[in-house]
Amino acid sequence: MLKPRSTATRELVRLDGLWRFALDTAAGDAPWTATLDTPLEAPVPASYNDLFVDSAIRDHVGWVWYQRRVRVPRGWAGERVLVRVDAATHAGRVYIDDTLVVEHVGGYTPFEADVTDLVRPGEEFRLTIGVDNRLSNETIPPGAVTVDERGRKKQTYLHDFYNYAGLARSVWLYSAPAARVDDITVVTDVDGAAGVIGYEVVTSGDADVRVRILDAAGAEVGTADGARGEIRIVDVTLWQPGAAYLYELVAEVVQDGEVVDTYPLAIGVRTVKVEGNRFLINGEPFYFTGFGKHEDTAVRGKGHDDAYLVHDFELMKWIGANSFRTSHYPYAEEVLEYADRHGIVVIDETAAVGLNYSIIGGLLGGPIVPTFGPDQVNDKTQQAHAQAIRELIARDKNHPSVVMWSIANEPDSGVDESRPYFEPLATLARELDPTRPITFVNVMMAPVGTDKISDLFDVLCLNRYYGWYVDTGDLEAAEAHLEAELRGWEAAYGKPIIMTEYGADTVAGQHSVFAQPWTEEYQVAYLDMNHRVFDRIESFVGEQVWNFADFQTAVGIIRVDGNKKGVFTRDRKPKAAAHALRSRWTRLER
Ligand code: GCB
Repeated sequence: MLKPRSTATRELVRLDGLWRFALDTAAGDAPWTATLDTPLEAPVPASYNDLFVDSAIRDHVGWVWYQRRVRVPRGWAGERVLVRVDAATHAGRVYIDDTLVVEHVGGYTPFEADVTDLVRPGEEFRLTIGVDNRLSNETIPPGAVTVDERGRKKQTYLHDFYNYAGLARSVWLYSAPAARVDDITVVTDVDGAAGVIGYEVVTSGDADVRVRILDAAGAEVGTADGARGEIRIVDVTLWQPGAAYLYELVAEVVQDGEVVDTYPLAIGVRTVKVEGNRFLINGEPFYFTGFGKHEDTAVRGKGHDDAYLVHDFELMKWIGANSFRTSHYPYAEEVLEYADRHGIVVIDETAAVGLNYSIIGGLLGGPIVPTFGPDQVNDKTQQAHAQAIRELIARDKNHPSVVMWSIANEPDSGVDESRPYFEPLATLARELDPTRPITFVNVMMAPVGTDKISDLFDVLCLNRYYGWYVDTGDLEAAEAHLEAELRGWEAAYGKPIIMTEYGADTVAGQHSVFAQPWTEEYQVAYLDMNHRVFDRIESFVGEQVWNFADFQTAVGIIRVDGNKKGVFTRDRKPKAAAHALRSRWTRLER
């Protein structure tokens, strides 16, 4: 699904700002059929949870309603009119006046509806969006709603970040011609000094397609006719990590010799390949430095914010990070576009986090519940997971910054049932995009020998916490255990290995001369120990620290106002580890 853009043939109205807002408990039976009777207003984009000083809103389980009036620009007569929601977490319903126009499940990918027949140019309509924050064993990510002895509903979940909900990304009204570009797929290759751009344009309506490529200065460097084909750019400038270069592919729909739709897409020419135990970008070994991140800030929750976007990337540049993982869900498209423009490499992840019912019991010594089964992860979960993979790849396939798909974080891959669950999903991801390596992120409880699915993937991505969850405070033992495990993976698979998570909770300002967990000194020593081991492992191709910044989680006895493994605090102040990482990453040669 193409991101809405303003072009010579399309217009765009961003519907961000304050909307009327109400919980389902206050909104009445059919809240979309009238003006919402509510004193509350909520900003879009933002998660709603932390806005109001009201735990009934923060802890709400179920639907909430957003509503505003929208005027269709009067010049849109004869155009198709569409409403697009960049994300509704976790399920959304859109009403134009009294009519339901689209429903969508999956909290981090966009959806839209053609509403032309329900609205009129120059006139207003009532736009109501319902958002449901509930997770079940059949959603991605999974969760469960429980009801306690007092009849209170609670949302529980297995992932370690707060279940922020609402409209955390933009909502758009846009116009587009009936005969238009619906989708573009671009695959790039390099042939000597030339760049080869394979493209496919899907249109609605019967029309011809013309494609032009412009360089960064706007000069035309290639053209082609037809809905699919190949364009060569002689003397191409490659998109490189740290040195982004973007061309613009302009797809035009032509009817009777006239251009009726035009859609520009930023593209970068680069190749990605796994060869033996190397990860190659443009044929050169690439070593990932950086973080697992979160979309998480105070007050706005997961609400997209351009100021934090720019600041986070500046901090990543300062510290010498060349990459990050969109742990644990697809991020706002603005983030990927920014990564494209700034040469930051992305591992792009679905929201399949927490497919592991044994982890909490495993960590806290409680009962171990099986992950796969009719009431846990089942066929419907798998179907939702397949849909999450489809929507991620459909949305992000053209970003040069995206070099690998991660189809899940820390599933229960140590049990036999994980294989029939994951095999078709890995096949699906490869079919949808044969050009990028695929991975899943392996959990500590499924080490080499126990894990049942790593052979299905191209890169071994491991999350390991030796010195934190195990060997707590004992970095000497941690070093030996980490090295032994990594050597086991290397010997068994011969594939590239990335440490996609390693980290220690650290309260900024906590200090000790001893190796005391939770102190800034311990976080530095913990990272140093990991790095010593990584540098001894030949197959190592990357290190992404958990986490870029402190972030909010559900309450629990191992979380102090959230997860404190950030190298930066939640408000982006550096802990001592930030300086230590900067000193390593700005000098690292591998
Ligand atoms: C993990 C998870 C991540 C958690 C982290 C932790 O393995 O992938 O979501 O936040 O550990 O800090 O426990």
